[in-house]
Amino acid sequence: MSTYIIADLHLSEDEPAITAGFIHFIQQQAIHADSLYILGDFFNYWIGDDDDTPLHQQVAQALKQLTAQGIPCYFIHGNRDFLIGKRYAEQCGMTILPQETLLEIDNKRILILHGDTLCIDDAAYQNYRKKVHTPWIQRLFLTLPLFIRRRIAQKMRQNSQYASSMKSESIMDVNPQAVISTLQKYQADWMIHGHTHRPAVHPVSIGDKQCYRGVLGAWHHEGSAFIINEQGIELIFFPF
Ligand code: LP5
Ligand code: MN
Repeated sequence: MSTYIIADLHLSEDEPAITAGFIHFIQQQAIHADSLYILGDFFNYWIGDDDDTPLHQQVAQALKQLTAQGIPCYFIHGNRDFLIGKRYAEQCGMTILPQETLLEIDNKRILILHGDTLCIDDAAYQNYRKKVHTPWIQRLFLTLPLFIRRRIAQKMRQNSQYASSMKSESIMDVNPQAVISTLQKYQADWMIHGHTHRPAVHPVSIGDKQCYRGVLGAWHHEGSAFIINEQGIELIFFPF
């Protein structure tokens, strides 16, 4: 039994090597898994399920191969693709899960999430997040013509890159107290997230209990995944 977890692929037309790497991963690795979880920022940005591009179709077809073989695929929204909706999820054959989801595998309680909600020291981002998660603002955005939505998304990406370049590394990392309180809230042994692009496994001591925080890597020049099986929980990297 093996569970695969990935995040932060940032798939886009501008990075065909990452898309090819993802398709290869699906056909050579995930096809042998028992389930696949994608923890957000799967796409570089998502402006609505009606944005039906060749890339979106190609990715949906690849995921459909998995579900057709009986391998379930689950998705948690990231900060770049929180607008992925039921329609695209159905095209992929994947199920959208709540932003914090507890898995119970081999007697381990493993919390999975994108990771942005743990970065509470980044006040500018958390304020911005509240706005773009407001249902009426999202509904209004989705009524705009696609070319305008695309322009807004590209502008937001530029602003974000500039804003991030002005922030310290520590502000953009998770807040240690937020990690502890989130692990406690779910009485979890592990949490696995992406978003910070700082792949690692961090021990987290809570009283007498030894917990762990696993961080996925972004798919820039290689793939990254957590594999959970009888042998344990392992962070792996692989060439495209
Ligand atoms: O994405 P990444 O990792 O580079 O940076 C994130 C934070 N940035 C973002 C912005 C996204 O990258 C933009 C993606 C486009 C989404 C598609 C369109 C959807 C539109 C929906 C409208 C309803 O998430 C970045 C963090 C960084 O992670 C590390 O954690 O620092 O945060 C920012 O850059 C935010 C700025 O600091 C604050 C921006 C203020 C803008 C205020 C205007 C809000 C009004 C929005 C109303 C539509
Ligand atoms: Mn992210």
